[in-house]
Amino acid sequence: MPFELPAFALVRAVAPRFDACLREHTEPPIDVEAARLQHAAYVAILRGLGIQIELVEANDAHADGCFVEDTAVVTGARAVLTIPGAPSRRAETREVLPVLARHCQVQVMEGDARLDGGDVLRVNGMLFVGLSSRTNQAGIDLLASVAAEDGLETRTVPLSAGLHLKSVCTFLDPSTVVCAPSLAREAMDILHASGCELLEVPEAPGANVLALGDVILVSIAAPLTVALLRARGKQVVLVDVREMHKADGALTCLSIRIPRPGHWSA
Ligand code: CIR
Repeated sequence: MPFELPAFALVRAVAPRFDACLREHTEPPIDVEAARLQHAAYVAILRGLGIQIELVEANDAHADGCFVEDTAVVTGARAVLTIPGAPSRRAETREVLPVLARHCQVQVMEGDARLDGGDVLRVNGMLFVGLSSRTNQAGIDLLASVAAEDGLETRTVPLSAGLHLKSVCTFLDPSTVVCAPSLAREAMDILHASGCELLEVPEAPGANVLALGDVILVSIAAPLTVALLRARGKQVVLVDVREMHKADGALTCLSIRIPRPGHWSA
């Protein structure tokens, strides 16, 4: 199945109390207005590439709502609405469901299953899913059963540190995954064994890139990664998501990409 620019991207506006988000470090302070501007610029880049935007309004009860990727995983014609691992984030899915259901057949996660979309890395016909502090095996099993109906194989990737699998590695192109120096050996072995080439990038924020067709979005906080990818002939677009980095977020977490039928998107 061909890899392509997504047809749609579901995004969620930055909440007025974005500064009350979950984060590992309480410093430096978050500038909510700057975050709003950065989010608007991100959405404008997606639009400029020809991606249609589905916007879910912000809800002040959901400080982390703009990290919408964690609430759903699109596997093809199907999608899974998750139960995010962090209790404070569970209600975020409610307002995502009706928008997602316009595009996909949605399976709603139930019971003890937990999963954050930031743990799900798709590479061609494979889903690699981080078994993390946010995602449990029941969540992975539920996702795997839906993904199998869309013809995908799922592999569990145990994570001992870091927030999500895609905090430390992301899809670059159909033969390459970029990864942070901190990616654990076991995770590397699993990716290698499934045929992925790993390209280590020199900066942690450079490990979360967003490949939209041939265009690679890279954080402005990772200039060495930008240079590395450009030297490899990649068409790189810099994006300022520094307020999102303060909230432990990056580029992929700000959208749910929905491919055209018969295609797939990162
Ligand atoms: C959280 O801790 O849940 C948010 N502050 C950050 C979520 C980032 N999501 C992602 O990378 N997919």
